Amino acid sequence: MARIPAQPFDFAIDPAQVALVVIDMQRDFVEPGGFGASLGNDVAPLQAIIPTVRRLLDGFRAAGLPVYHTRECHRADLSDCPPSKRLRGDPALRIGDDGPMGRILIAGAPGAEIVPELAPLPGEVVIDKPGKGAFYATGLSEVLATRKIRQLVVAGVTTEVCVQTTMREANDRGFDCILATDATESYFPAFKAAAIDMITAQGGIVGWAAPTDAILGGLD
Ligand code: C5J
Repeated sequence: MARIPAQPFDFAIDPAQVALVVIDMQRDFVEPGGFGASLGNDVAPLQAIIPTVRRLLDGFRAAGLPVYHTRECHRADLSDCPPSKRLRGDPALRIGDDGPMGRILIAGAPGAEIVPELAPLPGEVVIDKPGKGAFYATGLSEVLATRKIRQLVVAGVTTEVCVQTTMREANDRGFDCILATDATESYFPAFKAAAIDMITAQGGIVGWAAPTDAILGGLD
């Protein structure tokens, strides 16, 4: 068990119980021409974390530790996409519409795939999730229980939406979570900073936060 420097205090990482969860590093959120960009967002900051997320993935893979990937996506018939989600706001493109990378956030569409640099390796579990949190309407709890995982290192996009929601869900289920601060990003820098503050406030009310190098140092 290694202690790694983190906010709000050191995190004792246990290689026997830890897994990496990479949230929604999908083409539709990260690449120019995708859903996120079509909503007017600058995707450059999200693209910029790809090498850091890859370093985290490679570190876990090299240590033989479990890695889980998530994708926010829906069934082709949209039966798992509530109208309240699909109709929110007034976007030019909605979930399920034909976009530049296939149907927006529909399982199997090119835009719903994970960016090639971070593609899951054979044998790595990919969780397709219809909600923001990775535990809602998925089998993630069962998958983690099978491996006796109690600690989650969390990375991916976007910090204040699917990443933070997943950490809150995990926290309520008894997991200790640590956010890799340079392997997560938001379209809104202030929201990323605020999310990290919210997660780590009050003695780590949701969890811990630390840069990738510190986390990888704990796997040695
Ligand atoms: C959003 C996500 N922001 N993966 N999805 O809709 O954070």
